[in-house]
Amino acid sequence: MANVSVLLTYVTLAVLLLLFLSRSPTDHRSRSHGHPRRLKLRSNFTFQGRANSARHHEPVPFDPIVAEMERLREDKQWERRYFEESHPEVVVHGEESAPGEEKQPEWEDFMDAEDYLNDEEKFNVTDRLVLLFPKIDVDPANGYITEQELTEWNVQLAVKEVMHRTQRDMELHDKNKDGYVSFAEYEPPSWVLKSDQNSFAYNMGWWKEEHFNASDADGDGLLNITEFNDFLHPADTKSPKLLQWLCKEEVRERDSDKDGKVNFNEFFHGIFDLVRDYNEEHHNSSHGHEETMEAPARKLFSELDKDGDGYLTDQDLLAIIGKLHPSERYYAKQQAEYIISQADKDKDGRLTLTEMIDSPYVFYSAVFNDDEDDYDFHDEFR
Ligand SMILES: *[C@@H]1O[C@H](CO)[C@@H](O)[C@H](O)[C@H]1NC(C)=O
Ligand SMILES: *[C@@H]1O[C@H](CO)[C@@H](O)[C@H](O)[C@H]1NC(C)=O
Ligand SMILES: *[C@@H]1O[C@H](CO)[C@@H](O)[C@H](O)[C@H]1NC(C)=O
Ligand SMILES: *[C@@H]1O[C@H](CO)[C@@H](O)[C@H](O)[C@H]1NC(C)=O
Ligand SMILES: *[C@@H]1O[C@H](CO)[C@@H](O)[C@H](O)[C@H]1NC(C)=O
Ligand SMILES: [Ca+2]
Ligand SMILES: [Ca+2]
Repeated sequence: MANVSVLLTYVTLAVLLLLFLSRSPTDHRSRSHGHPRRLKLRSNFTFQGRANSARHHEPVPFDPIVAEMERLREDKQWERRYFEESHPEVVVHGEESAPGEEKQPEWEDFMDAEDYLNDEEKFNVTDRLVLLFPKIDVDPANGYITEQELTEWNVQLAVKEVMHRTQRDMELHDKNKDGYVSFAEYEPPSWVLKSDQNSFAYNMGWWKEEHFNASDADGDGLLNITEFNDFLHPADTKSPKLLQWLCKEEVRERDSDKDGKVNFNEFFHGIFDLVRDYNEEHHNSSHGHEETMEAPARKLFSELDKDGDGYLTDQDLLAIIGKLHPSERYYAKQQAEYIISQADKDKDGRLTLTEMIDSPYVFYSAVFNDDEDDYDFHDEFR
């Protein structure tokens, strides 16, 4: 049968690809010799955990060049995962990782990009900061970068990154390649089905038809790229239909006594923590005593409970839904605050170009070599 030869071709290709991908790593220690402290792609900044939230959020790279390198690297990993998923019969089990488990990026995947970043001829950090500064200092352009300006910058980069991932996912799901995803075309990726039961995706009733329909703004039964992006990232949507669905899901999730509404107890143990964390951001992450928190919780509850019947409906939750599902802007602001706190030498709450050039590792981040920790970074990059 023709199928057999097709299968054989696939298997041969797959084996060759796997061999190629699992080539023995080059010795990065010897290659990195002479670079006691190297720039790496990802900043080591991590977001403060939010109560009851298992969602993981990566910081955005500060420099668009670094973002572009990360995209290329991610695309490579994505292609590998896509291949393994669409041809599960050729995946070698037990070799490197369990099936479905996300593979950690290998050091060698980063090598080219990091060599580039650490080649001072090609990538002069000072020159990069000089070039980027006026693109960030725009509102107003006055020689200072404020938290708002840096937040806007981060949001722009984050939105671009999110859309890139959506386009890639669209390629995967849009089976007939008409530029739309229908519900029939859509199948949850296997890593979602296998994701653990505490994950955001699992708990939110993700990947359901109701969610799909709520994302379909014009109701034509198909998701275009904008609608599909909203589907994948409802926290960032402006669509009233989708926000309403998020509120309904929130009620469903919090409603422990299953009466279809949220009473004060259900609000206090769950929703209120998230709103409070959001308002206080990461300054006060310690949780107060229940007694001291109950009064502000009751106050907020009665503000939200428009008809005063002692229950919150999905409509009532609309006012705070953005705090329950923080948007890219929320993370962008947190990241901006962190960066400014790290580089703002004169503590005036904003950054000058000089302050940025003095703390390049805040923007680009660095890795240490175990043996030469005390090497002076500034000698190397200025
Ligand atoms: C991140 O890196 C800086 C130095 O580059 C270090 O001082 C800081 O402790 C690191 N933070 C974490 C959370 O690892
Ligand atoms: C980087 O650029 C700055 C300013 O243009 C220059 O003074 C410095 O020597 C450059 N560094 C390297 C390693 O080329
Ligand atoms: C979603 O919308 C389609 C029509 O486009 C409808 O047939 C289907 O029943 C809806 N599903 C849900 C769960 O609302
Ligand atoms: C997708 O459809 C929505 C709803 O009709 C529309 O607002 C949006 O502009 C469309 N996006 C693109 C990229 O065409
Ligand atoms: C945050 O913590 C600081 C110091 O612990 C305290 O003074 C302040 O009142 C707290 N803010 C809020 C809103 O609880
Ligand atoms: Ca400014
Ligand atoms: Ca549509």
